[in-house]
Amino acid sequence: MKKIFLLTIIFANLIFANKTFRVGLVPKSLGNAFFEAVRDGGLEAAKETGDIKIIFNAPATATTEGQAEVIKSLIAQHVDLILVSANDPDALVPVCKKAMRRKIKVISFDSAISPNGRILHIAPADTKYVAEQELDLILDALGSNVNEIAILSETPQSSNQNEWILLMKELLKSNSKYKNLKLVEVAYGGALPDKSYREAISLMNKYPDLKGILSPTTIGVAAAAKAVVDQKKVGKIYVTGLGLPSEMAPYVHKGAVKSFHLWNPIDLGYATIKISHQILNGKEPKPGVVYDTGRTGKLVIDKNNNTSMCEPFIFNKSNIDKYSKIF
Ligand code: RAM
Repeated sequence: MKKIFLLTIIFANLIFANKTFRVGLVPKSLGNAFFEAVRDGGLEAAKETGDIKIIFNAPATATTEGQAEVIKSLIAQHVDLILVSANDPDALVPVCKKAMRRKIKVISFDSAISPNGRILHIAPADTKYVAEQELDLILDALGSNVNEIAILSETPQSSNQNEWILLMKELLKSNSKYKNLKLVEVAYGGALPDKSYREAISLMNKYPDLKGILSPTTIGVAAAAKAVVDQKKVGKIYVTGLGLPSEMAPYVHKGAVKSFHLWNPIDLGYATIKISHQILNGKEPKPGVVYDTGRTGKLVIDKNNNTSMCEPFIFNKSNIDKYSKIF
């Protein structure tokens, strides 16, 4: 009897010691180089921990319905944790609640799910840094005269773009520094390069005095910069926003973009998996909890169960070639 008991304990320990956690990593859509860099950082962290398997999957286009389907299939596979960059903060809550009822941890990263649909949100940068820095970058390109600007976003429901745009609109109204920037329209490129490109061209046609396009999305900013070059508007219209150096380098060299910004998406993926690993090992996210993520630093959970990583970096002619080799 004693022998059987001991054997059971040894066997259970062996199973437990060899447990591999399965983590679903769900970006907004497939084919976006930004999320491929996030995945690479996640894989690097998973390799370090040695006990995480990442299942990377997303819809072909950035839709909520598509993401809900991917999450449902991860629930059916009984994964341990799901990471989502949300195409909509609220529409995914029911399916995420379903996952949590099945004891699957749900965390949003990059683009938030509303607090009742996740246990934590990991933001790459604080909203205030993104919004203010983006306005400063266009101001720097255009100077202090009165200038018309437009914003080119992704989908109208996208959580992170909407937060940044909301704050940019508030700053345009409330901060005298930006009093000469006149926002004429917010257009939506649907996180699709072609549609973003067409939207950028129609903004230029609709507003002949347009001087700047701000695009807080890596897909939109590259499409807008390409449109400016193709329409021979370099020097007349400047583009800035959140871009990948690897995609933006040609437009910086051609002069359509003076400077733009972003955080390191590889580090975002790395830190996200490092935090996930600690959560899977029982360190629940609560206000005040600190996660040591190694090379990406110590991240503190705030009172809303959010954490944010750093200020975005600024890229321009002086450093673009160096960073375009990395991400
Ligand atoms: C796009 C996505 C992502 C955003 C970056 C800046 O690739 O919208 O959510 O964080 O741009």
